[in-house]
Amino acid sequence: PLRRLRSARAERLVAAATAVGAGAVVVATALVRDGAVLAAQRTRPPALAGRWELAGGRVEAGEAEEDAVVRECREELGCAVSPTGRVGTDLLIDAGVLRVHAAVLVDGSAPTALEHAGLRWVGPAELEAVDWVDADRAVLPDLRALLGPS
Ligand code: DCM
Repeated sequence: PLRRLRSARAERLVAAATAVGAGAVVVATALVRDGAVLAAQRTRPPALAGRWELAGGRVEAGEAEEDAVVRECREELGCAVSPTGRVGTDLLIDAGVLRVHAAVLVDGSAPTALEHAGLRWVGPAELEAVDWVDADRAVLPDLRALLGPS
């Protein structure tokens, strides 16, 4: 039936787009501790090096977003986190769509800059002054709401 054909074709198009690197889902982690959120300083690409982001990365095929958050934090920050829910709305970025998830550290775990130039805990009063990458800057109102008053 036509509906089924269209859907199979749509699935192939999505697969093709994913194969060329378009339309990826990227998760970013708003890791919160003691009323502050973790900012991580990028080392690449040159255009983004030195600017700050919420740690994260591409969701793999068949992977749940929450699992990608846990995996990326383990890989990039060497720490165990527990996701606590979405923050803000979907953000369009060059790589596809960026979805921010809040998370907390699992007891006894602490982040380390394994793939970043540095890390800093940012309280609500300092959020605006950080040189965030553009996509992450768009989440600041939601981060402020997440952290509460300074
Ligand atoms: N990205 C972003 N904000 C983040 C994390 C990632 O805008 N907090 C973007 C940068 C890249 C893409 O997502 O274009 C993939 O991220 P990475 O290069 O870290 O794998």
